[in-house]
Amino acid sequence: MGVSGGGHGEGNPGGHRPQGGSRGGGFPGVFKGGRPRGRVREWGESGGEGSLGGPGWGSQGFPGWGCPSASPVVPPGTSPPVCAPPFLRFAFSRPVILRGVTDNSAFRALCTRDKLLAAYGQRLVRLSTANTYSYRKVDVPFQEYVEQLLKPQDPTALGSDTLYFFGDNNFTEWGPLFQQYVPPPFRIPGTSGAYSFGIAGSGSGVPFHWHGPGYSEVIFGRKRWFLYPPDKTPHFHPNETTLAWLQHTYPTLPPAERPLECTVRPGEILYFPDRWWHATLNLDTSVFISTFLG
Ligand SMILES: O=C(O)CCC(=O)C(=O)O
Repeated sequence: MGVSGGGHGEGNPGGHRPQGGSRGGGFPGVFKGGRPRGRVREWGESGGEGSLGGPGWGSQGFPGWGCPSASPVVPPGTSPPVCAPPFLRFAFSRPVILRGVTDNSAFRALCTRDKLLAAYGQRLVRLSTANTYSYRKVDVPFQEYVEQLLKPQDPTALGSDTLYFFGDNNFTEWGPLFQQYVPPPFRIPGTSGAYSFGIAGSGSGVPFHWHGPGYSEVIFGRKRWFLYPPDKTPHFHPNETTLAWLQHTYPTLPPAERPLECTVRPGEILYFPDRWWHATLNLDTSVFISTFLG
């Protein structure tokens, strides 16, 4: 797959973008609501690695919100073809979790807190506000982001007052790191991939938005996803954080209005199809990378 640096956000209703967070354990006490409407299907090896909060990035919060195991479709140890027919069967219709299709343990070893601080501490990173229509950008040294801004989400903060490190990456400075990332091997014919890399605190996330298809992989931590098909606009306020939406709106949704949900852990990759609405919530301090197909 040809992969370049790049952002997401084309085609979304305004050009969303994310928010901010820090070290520490998982985010407690937000999943008290009813049952989700459905879970995202899984494809690949069964089982999972559990939470890899990882050295220095904090660790887990919530037990019991993982996706159930799936039957293997791609046998462990085989190399699936780039345009594997099973991938194309769902690529245009539904999100899926892929398991066991890549090994990013070498990349993960480079993404510990200490390694990233040593390599990039003095470099500037660009933060975006965590609202659906995210235009404000703030540049800070990576070390300042990690040591001062990377905190658990304030549940009372507005999206426009919450900074998130995701995307807007400097691919010259961070190129040597991103070259170690193994992207998902499947692609939609005619597309290439563009990476967005991020690190964010527990309880942080991006509120509902949509754009083109792509993948999201968690390197450390766990990420909860909420998804709706393109024809089902979610109930949300564009300046409300995912955490606030989860606390205030989610519990009021009748079962038929609930999103598809899943938790993505290290070793798993979520594929989201074109124009699907989605919101994210980092259950732990998380390191993550998306590959946008366009
Ligand atoms: O990983 C995240 O928190 C944001 C991901 C996202 O919304 C996206 O890839 O479009």
